[in-house]
Amino acid sequence: SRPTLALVGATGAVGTVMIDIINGRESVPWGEIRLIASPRSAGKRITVRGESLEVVALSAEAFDGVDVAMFDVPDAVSAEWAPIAAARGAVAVDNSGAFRMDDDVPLVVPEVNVDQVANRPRGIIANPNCTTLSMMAALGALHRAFGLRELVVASYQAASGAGQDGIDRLYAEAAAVAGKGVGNRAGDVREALEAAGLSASDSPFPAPLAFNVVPWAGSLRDGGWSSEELKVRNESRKILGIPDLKVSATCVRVPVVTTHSLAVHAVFAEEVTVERAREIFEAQPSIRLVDDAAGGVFPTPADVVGGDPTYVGRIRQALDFPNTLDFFVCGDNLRKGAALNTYEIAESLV
Ligand code: 2RA
Repeated sequence: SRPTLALVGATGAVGTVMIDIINGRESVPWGEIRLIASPRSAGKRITVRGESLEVVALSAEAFDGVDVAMFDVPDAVSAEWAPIAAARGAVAVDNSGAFRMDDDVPLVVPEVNVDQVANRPRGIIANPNCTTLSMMAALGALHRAFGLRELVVASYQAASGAGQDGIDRLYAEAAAVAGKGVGNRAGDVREALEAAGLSASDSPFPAPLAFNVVPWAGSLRDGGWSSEELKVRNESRKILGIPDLKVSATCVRVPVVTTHSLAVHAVFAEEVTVERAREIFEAQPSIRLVDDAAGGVFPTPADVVGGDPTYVGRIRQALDFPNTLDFFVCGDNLRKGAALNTYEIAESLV
């Protein structure tokens, strides 16, 4: 009989995109698909591949008979429940940060290291953070050809990286400033938000996001780094299998609803050319090369959102750094950055 797939967190921002992805596949290898969520969402009905399914409450019994369980839930929920799913015989594919850096949990991007799915002594496979993931297909392909040595990146992260709360906040802020002519005097965006009843303390972001950029994502770590920046460093090293990769990241939130972008400065062991890089990107099915600066064509979140490929453009050979490429990538942080990669890992298991 065909394997059973469970989706834990079926009603969240990523879970909702996951259901879109499952509904959009030409065919799926699964027999039963089971939707699991918090008791608050249990009983809701969601249509999956033409069948109306009732969401069941998270419990140990909910994993009985499940072959692969995908988790799109907060870290603490995954930390508690992924091992329970694994103990009941499921392979847990987890999109939280709970297990990513554990030595006995593989961190997988199918285009880069799908062979790692077999190395799962705890029955858990981790999906990377969306910021790291958005550039991995591109960097994996370049690394195979040229040997990656150093990576300097700046991210331009969408509000939906902070979940449904982030999306709601950006829309509310945008409505509060629209048509008001604010943004030319220090403090007036903050005033407009307060006047609209949007208190700063209710925001998932540490500063206004409308008409602004915020150089912060995640929580504070030693040395002034954000957790998000350290994830980019540590996860890139693990996925690419380069433990001593030199990485420096600056993570920035921008007023985009969905799709993370990164400006990447990548230094290689071997000589690189823009032409070779283009050929490599063109040969990678999950990458779309969008790079015609003369024609005003390059990747932007507005053109990428809702699709599966990572868009790559602005490819340049750094003028003052040998063996170095600068380029810009955009990837839908809820699709390839989260749900799609998790789903691709799940499919690779059956
Ligand atoms: C963010 N990467 O964009 C985080 C969430 N996974 O906030």
